[in-house]
Amino acid sequence: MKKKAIISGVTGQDGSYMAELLLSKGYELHGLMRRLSSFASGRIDHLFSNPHFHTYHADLTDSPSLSGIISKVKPDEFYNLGAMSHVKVSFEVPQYTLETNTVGVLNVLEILRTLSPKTKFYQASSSEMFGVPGVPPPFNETTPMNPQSPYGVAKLAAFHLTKQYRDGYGMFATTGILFNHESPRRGGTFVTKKVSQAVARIKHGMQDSLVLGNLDAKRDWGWSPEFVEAIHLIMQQKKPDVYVVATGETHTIKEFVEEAFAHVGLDWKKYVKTDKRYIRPNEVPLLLGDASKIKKIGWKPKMKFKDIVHAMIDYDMAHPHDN
Ligand code: NAP
Ligand code: F7E
Repeated sequence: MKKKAIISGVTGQDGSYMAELLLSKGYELHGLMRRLSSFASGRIDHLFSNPHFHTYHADLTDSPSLSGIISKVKPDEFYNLGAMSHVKVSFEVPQYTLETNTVGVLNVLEILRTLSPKTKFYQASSSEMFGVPGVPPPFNETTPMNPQSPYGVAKLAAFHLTKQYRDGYGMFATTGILFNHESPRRGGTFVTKKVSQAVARIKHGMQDSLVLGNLDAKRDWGWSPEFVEAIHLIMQQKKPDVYVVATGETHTIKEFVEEAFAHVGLDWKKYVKTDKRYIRPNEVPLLLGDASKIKKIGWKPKMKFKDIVHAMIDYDMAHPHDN
């Protein structure tokens, strides 16, 4: 019998790589998509011809849509990757952020508890939950959490709800605290993709400059296709738990920018400006993860910082017209 999985957020960066991974492992896969006014399926269009891939319209804020699909599919595994995932935007739509990223998670957990309690559930937790923890990095599973954005608060509440269903109801409700992870499929409003697209367009003569916000923040950037492998591994453990997934290296935004422009032979200082419209009300100045725990169960990152920058630039150099 094929294993059955549902992925929320299948149209997103991680959802699309997770879909490829699970299909390659022989799963019957069910992806949840939102109805939008324009097509948002670019990352998964190549999967629609696969007879084991099915999609449905659903929304994490809409319980009836979720319960209908869960009761029909009765999945072995539910990967909750859907979210309002943009930290800066979460300051602008805080209520919607909590409705999707916290109440949406509660909706799935409650439906699973009542309709399909044996389904394994994965919650996409985030290093943004650490915020400014008041202790020196690197951050691990025991580091205190002090989120700095509505996004971080919403994810932390969902993290605690996941624990509640694990401890209180004995459900397989597991989670990974993932640090930033990138790829050519990263959304264009996140800093890495914004930079890689701009560099390619500047090099191709399609754009003159790049406007950014805080260049001094530090991030622990990993590679999304590797991080979805970590998520799958977390779901295959005997017991649900909490795992930090990170590279253990941190770099400033400025270092990313420098490396990106240098890769195509340009001096970033000639093209990059800063503007306060990209500054957040609160910032997380430094993220650096300690992934010792997940390394013990067999995962480790392979792509290094420069590999990630170069892979993103090389993709955008070849596809400068992509959105
Ligand atoms: P992403 O590219 O922004 O994808 C988010 C997905 O969620 C998209 O498919 C989006 O659909 C969907 N979505 C948004 N609102 C929804 C709603 N109300 N109901 C159902 N689906 C909804 O994000 P990602 O980088 O793949 O991240 C995947 C998950 O990991 C998210 O939960 C994110 O918060 C978390 N995370 C990401 C990182 C990272 O560095 N990438 C780190 C830690 C945690 P549309 O395509 O229709 O917008
Ligand atoms: O910002 C700075 C910004 O938006 C990174 C999400 O996947 O990872 C991601 O959240 C840093 C911040 O990612 C611009 O101030 C400067 O310090 O790429 P980002 P994020 O906020 O770290 C976490 C782990 C998640 O869970 C989230 O879902 O870059 N920065 N200038 C800028 N950021 C953006 N977006 N745009 C700029 O122009």
